[in-house]
Formats: sequence, C-alpha cells, structure tokens
Amino acid sequence: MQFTRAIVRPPPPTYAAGIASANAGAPDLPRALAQHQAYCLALEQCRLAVSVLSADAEFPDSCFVEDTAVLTARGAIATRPGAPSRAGEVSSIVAALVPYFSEIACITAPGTVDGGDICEAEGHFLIGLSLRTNDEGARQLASLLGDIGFPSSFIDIRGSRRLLHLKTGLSYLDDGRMILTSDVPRTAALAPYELIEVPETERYAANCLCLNDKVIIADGYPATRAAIEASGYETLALEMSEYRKMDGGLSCLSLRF
Ligand code: CIR
Repeated sequence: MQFTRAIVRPPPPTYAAGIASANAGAPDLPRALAQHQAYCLALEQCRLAVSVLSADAEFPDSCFVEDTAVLTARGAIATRPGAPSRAGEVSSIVAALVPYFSEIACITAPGTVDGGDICEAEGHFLIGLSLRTNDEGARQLASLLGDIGFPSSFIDIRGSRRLLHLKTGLSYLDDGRMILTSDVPRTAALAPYELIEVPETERYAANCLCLNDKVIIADGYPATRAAIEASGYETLALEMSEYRKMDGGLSCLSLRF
C-alpha cells in the first residue's frame, strides 16, 4: 500500500501529565520535540507530505494522534478513545481529516476504540480487543469497515499485560509479513501471515512503520533492524526515548493515508 500523507501533532507543554505505566521517569519536553522533528523528517524521507497540527495543552496525550481515527482508502472512522482523558482529542482530528475524507463515520458510546489497536494488512483489518478497545467498539468498527468493503478479524490481547494496544506488539510490513512480539496471541487471525518474532529484549521494536518500502524503527534494537533488512527493506532508526516513557511508539505519533 502506498502512503502520501501523514497528520502529526507535537507533544504539548503538559506532555508529562499524560498516561504512563512505563515507570521510566518524566519525559524531557525539549528532547521529545526534537525527536518529533526527526520523526517528521523520516516520514518525509518515506515520501509522505506531513501536516503538523498545533500542540494542544489541554490534552497531554494528544501527540499520539493514531488513537483518534482509523483511516482507510475508502473512508475514515473517528474513534472513541478508551481513556476518558483522551476523549476530547477526537474533534480537532476530525476537523483536520475533513479536507481529505468525504465520509467520516464515528464509534459511539458505549463502544470504545483506540487506533493503536487497529492494524491494516492490505485491506484486512486486525482489531485488537484491549483495555482501550472494548467488545462493542470492536463490533461497531468491524461493521463500519464491512460497510465499505473491508473484512476484519479480532485478536484478544486482554490477557497480554505487556501490551497497551495490539500494535504495541505487532506491525504489518508488506508482502504478507508481520513483525511481532511473543506477547501477541497466535490466533487463527495471524495464520495468513509470515511472522517475524522480535527477541524478548527488543520487544519495543515490534512497533514500527513500513511506509512506501522503507521501515522506520526505534533506534537501539540491532537484531530487529537486521531481521527487517534481511527481509529486503531499507530502515530508518529513530530515537524514541521520550515517547517510550509515555507508553508510545512510532505508529502512535501519526495518522497515515
Ligand atoms: C496513552 O496511554 O494513551 C498514551 N500515553 C500512549 C498512547 C500510545 N498510543 C499508541 O500506542 N497508539
């Protein structure tokens, strides 16, 4: 799948007040901003035009724009994030999507969906059931995707405590390849794919971005980088320390379409 655009939002001055379970200390905002700039440059190196929204201090987690929408080639779906403190992030993202999507559907209460739980693999959508994406949200999303001709499957990660979202531990590359950690349940939904498992010590590297034949990965995970390169991809490695502290990874920082 070819991508042409990305929407991003830098972390706000309130970033350190966001939700975090990593126990890795407070993020350093200047460093986070520098890492965000490098991230935008990497997206451009992958030939994406990057729209940068202004930082939103009202929502400390608002740089993790991926959670607010599911974008497809046939329409967008605004989510209803599972963390109440993040619910207000959606409206400004919908406004940013309006120029590009004529139809924007919505997940409604009591459904919740975080975009980080949704992994598209060439027109098939894997939907993670997590502490953020509930059964009702997943059901609504599958139905909305079905309406526009996209099949989907569920993967229940609620027993995998180390995974905040499905894509915390799994990313689709292309040509039928998934990269993933041992945490992701090996259900029938994964049967169609070639699975590349990252070493236990490199679990964070499973969240990566395959964009137009290049793969953006977190820096510092040599075995995963080597495995991805051995599969024929050029890699770009980015320092992600200040996002990891807030449970975020590479995919969380953008909406791509
Ligand atoms: C949160 O807990 O919602 C944020 N601190 C991190 C969200 C990461 N998003 C993602 O993995 N898609």
